[in-house]
Amino acid sequence: MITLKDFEIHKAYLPPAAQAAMVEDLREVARAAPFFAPLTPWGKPMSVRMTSAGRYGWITGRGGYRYEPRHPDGQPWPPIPEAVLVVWRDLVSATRAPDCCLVNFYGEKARMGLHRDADEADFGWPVLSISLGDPGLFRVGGLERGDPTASVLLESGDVVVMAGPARRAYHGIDRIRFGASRLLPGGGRINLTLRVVD
Ligand code: MD6
Ligand code: FE
Repeated sequence: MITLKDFEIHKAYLPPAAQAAMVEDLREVARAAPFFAPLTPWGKPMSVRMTSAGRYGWITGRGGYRYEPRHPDGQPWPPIPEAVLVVWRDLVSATRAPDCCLVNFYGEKARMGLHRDADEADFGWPVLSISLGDPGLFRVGGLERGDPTASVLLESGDVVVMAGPARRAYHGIDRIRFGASRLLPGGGRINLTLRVVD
């Protein structure tokens, strides 16, 4: 059985100054690759806004969930910011860089339903996530959708590594505590997930 203990949670991994610098890096990413409002394969709008950096970006829509080398506007994705790559090097691998940095923005009512990250070719590589801004309630379950779940609050600067059995576990964000952090002037939460795609 998978429990919260299978998720490597690094509380306050990034100090406040590094969080603020990373937000500035992400503003540059969003200038090159603007946030968009994704649709699920069933045509329902997702409540998060999304963009990516790296060789691939994660896209959803009528064509299903997939990785694409270009933003919907036709441009290649901007490079993953160096400070983000440093976290991956420290916690995952110094030799293999991630192919995709998915950037999710949660506004006041945004959430992320229980899901598994399953669009990558090799589950031997962990997924690393970085939380910035308002706290979000992260729910983790097991390998089956109906398995018991537990929740943990992810705060600004926290980093989660999903490796081993946890790599294939269900997880999601129930809600955020909008306005609880002052990192983003307008409120909201940013989550970065770094993955090896192919
Ligand atoms: C979030 N995170 O924290 C959503 N996926 O906003 C994810 O879906 C996620 O945190 C894979 C690994 C870590 C994660
Ligand atoms: Fe996920």
